[in-house]
Amino acid sequence: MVTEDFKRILVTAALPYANGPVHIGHMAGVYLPADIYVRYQRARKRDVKFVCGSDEHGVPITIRAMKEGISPQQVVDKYHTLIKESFEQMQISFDIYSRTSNQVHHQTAAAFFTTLYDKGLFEEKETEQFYDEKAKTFLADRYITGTCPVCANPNAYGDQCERCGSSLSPEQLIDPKSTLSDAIPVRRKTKHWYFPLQHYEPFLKQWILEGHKDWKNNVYGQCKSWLDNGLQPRAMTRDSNWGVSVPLPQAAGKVLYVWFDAPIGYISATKELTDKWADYWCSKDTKLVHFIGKDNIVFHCIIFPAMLKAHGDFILPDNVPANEFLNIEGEKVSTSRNWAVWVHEYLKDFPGCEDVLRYVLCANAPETKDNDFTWKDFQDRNNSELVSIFGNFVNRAMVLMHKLCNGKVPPLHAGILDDQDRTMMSEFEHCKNRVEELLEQYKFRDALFEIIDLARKGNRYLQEKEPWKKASAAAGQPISPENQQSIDNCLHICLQLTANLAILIHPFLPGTSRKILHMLKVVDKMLDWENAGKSKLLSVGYSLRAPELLFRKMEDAEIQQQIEKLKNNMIHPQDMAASGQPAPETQAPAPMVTKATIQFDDFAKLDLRVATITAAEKVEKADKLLKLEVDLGFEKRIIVSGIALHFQPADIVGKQVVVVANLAPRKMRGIESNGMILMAEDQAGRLHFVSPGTIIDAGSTVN
Ligand code: B3M
Ligand code: ZN
Repeated sequence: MVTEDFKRILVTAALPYANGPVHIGHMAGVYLPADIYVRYQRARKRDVKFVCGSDEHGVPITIRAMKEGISPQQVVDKYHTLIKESFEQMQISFDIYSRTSNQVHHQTAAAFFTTLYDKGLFEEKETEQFYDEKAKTFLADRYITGTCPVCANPNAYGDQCERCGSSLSPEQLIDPKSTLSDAIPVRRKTKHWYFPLQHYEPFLKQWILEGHKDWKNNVYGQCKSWLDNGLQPRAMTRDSNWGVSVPLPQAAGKVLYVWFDAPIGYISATKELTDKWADYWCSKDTKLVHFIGKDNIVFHCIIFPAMLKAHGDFILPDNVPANEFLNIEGEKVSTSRNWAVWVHEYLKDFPGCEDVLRYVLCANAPETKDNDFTWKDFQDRNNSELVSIFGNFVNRAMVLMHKLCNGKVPPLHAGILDDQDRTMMSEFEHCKNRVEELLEQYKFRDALFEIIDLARKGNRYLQEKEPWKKASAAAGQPISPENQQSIDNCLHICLQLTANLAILIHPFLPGTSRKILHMLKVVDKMLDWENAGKSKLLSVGYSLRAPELLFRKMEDAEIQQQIEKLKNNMIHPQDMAASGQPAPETQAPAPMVTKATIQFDDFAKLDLRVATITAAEKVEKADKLLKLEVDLGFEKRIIVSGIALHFQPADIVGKQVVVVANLAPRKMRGIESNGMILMAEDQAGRLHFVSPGTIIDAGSTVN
């Protein structure tokens, strides 16, 4: 719905886990767009609140504590402070940055659970889960590794194999191991409370698939895919002593599932912020907008709304503008491999340059697809857009005004205005309207480009008008009155444009906007959005300060240093395996999401061949493995494949398949496997061979 239809706006940004610092991917995907949106709405004088806080519960935190030999509280204290500071320095203007370990939150989350419990909504179920007897803890999916039954990767996780991308459940792993100790996990019975998501399917289908066709394609698509696949009951409690205790006498040692309590954190933070919190959460004339990354879509579009619906007192989000991921130098961000650009480190390395990062991240925001951050692009955008276009225009306008107009805003001589002048002035309003339109649609990059384009037009206008020529034509003589009038008009317009740029750029680059205000000697009030588009913001005769540069050039050396830092600090997978470090907990793999983009050269390294299966037999004592003999035309070889639960050996002899023929050999159960068979996995987890449509020569290449 359009913003005018609401009385107030509540904007939330995903609560970062307090188990590590924030990186620029978080910034680009969530906090920066949210901040731009909020600053814009504030400038429009709308009643808007912006809430966030640290997500301080869940397995990632307890595990981090165990590894570092400190308490979970110490972990969250450390990272909460660090994250909060990074946000402040990046000028992310939350109205409150809270934390889920706060008392208010514990009470709010527990009360929410009790409401659902009292309505009889939870199903109580006893199941068997993997338990580490040494570490004395149940193991969440990410903390069990084993051999992938599909591709035989020995380091697959309990929820996913990162090599072949298969989604797994812990029981499917061959030789499961705990990553917390060397204990072999055992199965243990445990009781939990399940939220019957499936009952909310009709409501969600109606609300999202019918009612929210306006959501971004990536968000709508993921929701549709989850809903088409059918929803399952989901456990909303965990065995742990860190988190919000389950408010039931029979639930000692159990806490709320972190994804149950974290989104309620938005409500708790609003409660802490204002006594009027209920206006924002319980009144239909509030527009609720959740800014998140794509891995959080299911939680914000399906699970949390179903919880809110079940509770009954709260409104649902009007929009969930989730972004895709930002890769770094062509590779997916990996916090465990330290392949990331950390915000607090950037701020240390580039003091005073937070707007540059805001600019580059917005210009490169992964709004519709995964995008790439490279240091070279950072440098280029800074040097050729911020410095050469935006900064250059403002600087030229200020310098020329001081030189040719005595440091004062020159008058506008209406009688001699020409088409160029009028066109330039009409661009102010045009730009304002476009930016508004785009921001309301969460198209931040395009909005930013409009503003840069306005500055570009300013440069062109100055270039065409050449006021300096009119001045130098006088060569020692006083400038003729006509020429002075023409100079006045040009610089009057350029200064009004500068004031417009300050207003328009403010949501994106608040520090830059402030610097312009300082030079123009005007107060914050000028930044009210209603002033944008006007060409009489600065009064004639008003004297202005000396210009200062808005941006500095980024040198090759400092960029090179960053590239090296990134590479040098990367932890290689071998080292990680050696240290037994688990990957950070991620959410259930989201449907419809591709892996990071690769270059053609990466793809070309694969040698894919058609092969015929000539023999197949079960591998002794490994109920998931088949030993296959395949004919590649030029040779026969043995491939061990984790497909025994899907195919009978006798049924597959003679089948043609596609194999990765140049995969390094790997031993499984004492048998050397030379290659890998490609498999397609359908939504139900069934495997299918990938084969040519018709029988062809074994050894044929697949490209
Ligand atoms: N802490 C996951 C994440 O940081 C989670 C978000 C909670 S939002 C309620 O990606
Ligand atoms: Zn695998």
